[in-house]
Amino acid sequence: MQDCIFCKIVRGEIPSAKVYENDSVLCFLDVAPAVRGHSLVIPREHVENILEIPEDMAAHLHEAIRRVGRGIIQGLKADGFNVGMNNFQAAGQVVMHAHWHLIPRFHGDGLQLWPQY
Ligand code: IU
Repeated sequence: MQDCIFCKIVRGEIPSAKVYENDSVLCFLDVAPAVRGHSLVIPREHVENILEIPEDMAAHLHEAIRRVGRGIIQGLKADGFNVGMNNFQAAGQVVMHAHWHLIPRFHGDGLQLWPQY
């Protein structure tokens, strides 16, 4: 998609701090992280939200989320991590290219995520 900011990141037109990539998925650090290591997992192909994701793409995304999650635990020595996704504007989606937030968590970090819940 021509004007999509995440498609521009996929094409390399906008730089990103890549965490992981393969033929169908890209993971990079969020530019406005909730905490250090806050990462976004996206499909390379443009789809807007979870309702548009075909099964085969979902399998690749799931695998990437697990890999990056393992990296957060092992590499950052986090105690856990949140996986979150906003779908549609009303739910807080700002970038209309499907993406999962992976947020490292530490015992007692007191982080308040998605406080509108
Ligand atoms: P949301 O789920 O659509 O609300 O989240 C969009 C996220 O994308 C948000 O955390 C931004 O900080 C992040 N982001 C980014 O990492 N790089 C960008 O160029 C833009 C947004 I625009």
